[in-house]
Amino acid sequence: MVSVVAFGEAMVLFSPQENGPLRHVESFRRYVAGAEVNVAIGLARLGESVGWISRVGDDEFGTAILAALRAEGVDVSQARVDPEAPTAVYFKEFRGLGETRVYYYRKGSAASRMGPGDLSPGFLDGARYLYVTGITPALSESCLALSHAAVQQARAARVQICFDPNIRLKLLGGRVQEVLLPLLRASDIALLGLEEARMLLGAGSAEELARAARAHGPATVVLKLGADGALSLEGDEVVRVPGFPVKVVDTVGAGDGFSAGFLAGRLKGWSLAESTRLGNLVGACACTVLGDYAAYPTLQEARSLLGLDRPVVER
Ligand code: KDG
Repeated sequence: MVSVVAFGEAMVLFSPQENGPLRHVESFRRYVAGAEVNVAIGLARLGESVGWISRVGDDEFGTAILAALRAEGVDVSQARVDPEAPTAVYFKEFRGLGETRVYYYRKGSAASRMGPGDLSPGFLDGARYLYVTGITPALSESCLALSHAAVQQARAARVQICFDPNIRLKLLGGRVQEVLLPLLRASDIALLGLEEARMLLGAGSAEELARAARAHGPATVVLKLGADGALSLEGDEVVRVPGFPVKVVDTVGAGDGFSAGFLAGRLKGWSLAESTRLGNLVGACACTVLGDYAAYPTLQEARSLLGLDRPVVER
């Protein structure tokens, strides 16, 4: 039994060791990546039990992904190895003037072949949250059906649905509202970046957008504001929690880190403000290194960084 169930695709990421067009890049560093695995790892590091449903290929990269998740303490007993399709790969490209481009090689991947049949009976037993992103339903028609089936089963089992749209225009094309609004409506907790809230809901300030998101259904809405922290809305309570100042190396993985921290806070019975602060902390840590989740803190580190316990390293 796990407290949180996440489902989605994990990929191997090749990140260039040099800037410039990929045609000239000769060395890369390999990472494990994927929004849902980032959240699962973030939660596990914060002491929460979390399971991940997916498929990987019967290949070296699939083996690497499963090993990485097992090492982090994520329950992969519901992840399958698909002998007929490969594990997805993606590359980053660091262009001049600070632009980062992303190239996916995930069409027809093992995870894109998931469907409702990948949900085993009782997969939500004992869980408090189902973690859903807008990436999975954009992978294929069968993954769209999987996302709706998982949400329906969570509602029937009274498991709360946490939704992060994680808008990937390369995958969604022009179907942003069509695919994502039904999931927003089905969710209990929505965690959105400011720009994606605007793409989904129109113009407005953070608080206006949080209220607009809530009008669609979720009881709790969090707007992730990057360096400015986050704004959370629940019942009559609106909290704005400033971000942690850090020297930013790479922001990828920060939003997922925030989601992991926020949900871990809720699972621990922390208040809306405290959970938002833990989210901000994990998001800030993510920005300090390359690699999506490498710097996510353990619970002990997080408590000490939040000033709740003595520093982990004493000099
Ligand atoms: O949120 C981080 C993710 O964007 C990254 O790990 C890759 O999941 C990914 C995606 O689909 O872009």
